[in-house]
Amino acid sequence: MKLARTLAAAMAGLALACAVHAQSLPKVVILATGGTIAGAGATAANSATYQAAKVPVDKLIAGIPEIGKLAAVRGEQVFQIASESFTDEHLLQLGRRVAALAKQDDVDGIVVTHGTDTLEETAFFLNLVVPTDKPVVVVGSMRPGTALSADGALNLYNAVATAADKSARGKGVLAVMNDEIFTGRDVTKAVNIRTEAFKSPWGALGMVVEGRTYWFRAPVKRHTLNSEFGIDAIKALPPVGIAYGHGNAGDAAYRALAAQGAKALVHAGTGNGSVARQVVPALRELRAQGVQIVRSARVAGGGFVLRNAEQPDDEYDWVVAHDLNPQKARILAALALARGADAREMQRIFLEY
Ligand code: DAS
Repeated sequence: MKLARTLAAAMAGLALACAVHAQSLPKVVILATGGTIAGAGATAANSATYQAAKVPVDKLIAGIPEIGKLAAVRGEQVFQIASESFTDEHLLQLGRRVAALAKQDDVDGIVVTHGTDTLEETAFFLNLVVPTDKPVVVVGSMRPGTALSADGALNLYNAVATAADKSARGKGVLAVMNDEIFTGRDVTKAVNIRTEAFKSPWGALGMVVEGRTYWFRAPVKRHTLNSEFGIDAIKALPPVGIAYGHGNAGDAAYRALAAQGAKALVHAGTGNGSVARQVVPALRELRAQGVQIVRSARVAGGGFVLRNAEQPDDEYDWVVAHDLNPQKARILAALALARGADAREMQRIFLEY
């Protein structure tokens, strides 16, 4: 009888200790949007043939019990889509939810699970519009959880470890993939068939190893609390189109985008953001009609478009995207337009963010 009472007391004490420990853990919310990290394939051999956006967030969390030692975690299913289908409305809805959670005292960090195709665009957008110094970490995977050597579980574990870590505060929105921590500003999907898929032209910020973060650099461009783009003031994103520069280029794509209502055009230029001479007249004509022209570079591995190099940007009243790739330039141009920026103001913005 005495033994039973002793055991019961010990169990109660253990339960209390666990509850106290859980109370002391950082509180992390996982916002799930879909993608491969929520994907499922027919067999374990299907690492590239699968359906994205199938597994619900609670099942993702349940599949990694080790997360419970890092943080007190809860999940919300914001969307369940492949990220190539993200629209600006999805970005705004997700941004509002992240910003609202970041204001809550019972939230210490936020993880966003996301498809890898447009992960870089969402991470950059959140980096610009969520006014918080709490860690916000975007994460995806290159293989579905059903595949041999799936990368999603460790990526999600690492993302929670980062979001739960005070040292990740104030570094802007982060992306965690393949053990590396990137800034949402310049991370990009550089490879589409390997787990080492994400790169930054300027290098990772750090690593996550066995649930611990190791930092080697921090972002210097404006972001989050130091950004002029607060999500609460953004009702809609003005449409911005992207058109590719290439050999034998014509101006049809630019004219078509403008005719469909694009308020700015991002030129994904060859080399240093160069514009074919047969395309320049159309861009000057569209600029004269009030469409902003932003020169970016299509080069993989990172571009760097210098103002007035290759094109007389001052004379044409064009903007250069600096080191931002075309898909990121689209995000920043839309935010700048949402604040009514003219070309001069937009150029300032491209150099500061
Ligand atoms: N279609 C891709 C996406 O949802 C799958 C992935 O890689 O996450 O972005």
